[in-house]
Amino acid sequence: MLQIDVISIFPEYLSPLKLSLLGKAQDKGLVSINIHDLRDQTNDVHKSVDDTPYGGGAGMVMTPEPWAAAIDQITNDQDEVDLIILTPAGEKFNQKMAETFANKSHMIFACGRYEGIDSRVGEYYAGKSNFKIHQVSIGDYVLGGGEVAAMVIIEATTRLIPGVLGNPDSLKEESHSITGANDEVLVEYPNYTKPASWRGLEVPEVLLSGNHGEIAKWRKAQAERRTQQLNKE
Ligand code: JDH
Repeated sequence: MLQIDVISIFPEYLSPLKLSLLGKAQDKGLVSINIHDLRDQTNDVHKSVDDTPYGGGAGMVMTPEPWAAAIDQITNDQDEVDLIILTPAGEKFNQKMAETFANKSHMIFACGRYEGIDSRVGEYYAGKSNFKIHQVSIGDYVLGGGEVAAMVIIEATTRLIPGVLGNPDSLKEESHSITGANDEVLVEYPNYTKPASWRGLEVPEVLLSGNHGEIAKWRKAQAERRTQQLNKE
């Protein structure tokens, strides 16, 4: 069972993780997701989690103490932990990383705000033998914080765990992607369902033919065309 802990100053922002698909996966005991409020780890009346940056500059930086208090409370020294620190400066998240994460036993997501988290948090846990640190970004655009990025990674990861996804056939289909003439991965072919005629638009004849060889050929040609179109824009 994959245990996921998420730490944030906006824990209510992460409530979709309790909904529908993931909620059911948790009921089935396939994954356990716990959300933690970073401010529970503060001792001062103002529950402060940020301070001015050393060296100057705009904005505020998240102070390390509450992060370490939260992480230490969640873990013990026998626990093998993958600590995911969301940051615009991180390694770009992709499907291969999702596949790696789906086989982990305990992941902790540190969702910062402001200009991010004091760098020593990652440095400190990198020095512990039971921790693996991953600085991750979900793409080349700037978000207000790590929460949405954590949800993206958690969704892409947990749907790969057997039993979490409703339809296991679609996972099997995903694992052998269509490849082009030069073995490159092609994007999806277009999908159609009933009705066969809709607002004057027809489903391509070949898909109604029942000729599985011709259908496979047509889909590959469509995937090639779409991939070429994407790569020239
Ligand atoms: C975590 C705080 C907000 C905003 C400084 C960075 C110019 C730094 N793919 C992704 N985009 N953004 C995040 C992300 C954003 C976060 C945190 C993840 C914690 N923030 C923030 C602006 C800056 N800015 C870009 N440079 C080009 C300086 C933090 C993310 C992920 N995952």
